Amino acid sequence: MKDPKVLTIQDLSCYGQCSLTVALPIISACGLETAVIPTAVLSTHTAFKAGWTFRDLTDDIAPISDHWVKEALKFDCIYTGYLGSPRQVDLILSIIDRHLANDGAVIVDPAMADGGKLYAGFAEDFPSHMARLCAAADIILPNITEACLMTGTEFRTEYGVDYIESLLRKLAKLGCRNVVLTGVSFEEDKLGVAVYDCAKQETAYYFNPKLPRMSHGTGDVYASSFTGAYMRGASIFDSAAIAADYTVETIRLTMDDDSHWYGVKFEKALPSLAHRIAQLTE
Ligand code: PXL
Repeated sequence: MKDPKVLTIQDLSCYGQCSLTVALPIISACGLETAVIPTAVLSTHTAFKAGWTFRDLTDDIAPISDHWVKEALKFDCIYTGYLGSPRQVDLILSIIDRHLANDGAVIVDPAMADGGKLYAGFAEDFPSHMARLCAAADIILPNITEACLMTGTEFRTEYGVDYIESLLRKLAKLGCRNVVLTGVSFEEDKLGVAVYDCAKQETAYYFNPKLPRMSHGTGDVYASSFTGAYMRGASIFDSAAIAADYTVETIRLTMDDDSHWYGVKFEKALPSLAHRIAQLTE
């Protein structure tokens, strides 16, 4: 595909290295034109202490799309992340209908939870709305918490292959075509992803050494670099691996700085990501 265009739909957290402030630079560094629809504007992400501002932009989405219809704007990929309200699910389904090019890809990162818990600000029924968006996706990128919340599965921190594969089968029933489940670990010193083809019912795993630090914003770093690699022509599995390697590198680059708890220093590893992506087309 010549010069694919990506539309990413997620919040703009003004400070905190997540969502749009991560997605835009990463996808751009992958050599892709990237348009945005911000779902909300926050002063920081919601893992900061109470006091963050939140402006819901739900009412802006339809007018943006109406204008884009007049301009006949189409995108080869629509990648969604953190949403500002349950109503945004239906608005995004309409955006997909109106603005996804033929053979375009829908990538949904159901960014809403981690560590067994929903992020602050989401109502208990939010995962059921996100599940409806996942139904329209070619590829979903949940972590284990998000996967459990959308499938009504008990969240566990210790599990075996059976637990993960049953979770993958339940996610497939949501209606998506492929699943990249992040944060999978069967051995103490390894962390990785499970890549599942829903039609073929086949799973492949990719692991990296597990670093002794969990970081905020890594789901967004992962989904953005996955989208970049995939839209530059890598397979789903190779994109999952490229994104995993890049995300691990960003954590490694942040590990020595305890004051940097709110995100990862993804900028420092952008040149190496761009280099690896450029090799895909050589
Ligand atoms: O990184 C996911 C994310 C995105 N956007 C907002 C968040 C979070 C995680 O806490 O609060 C606003």
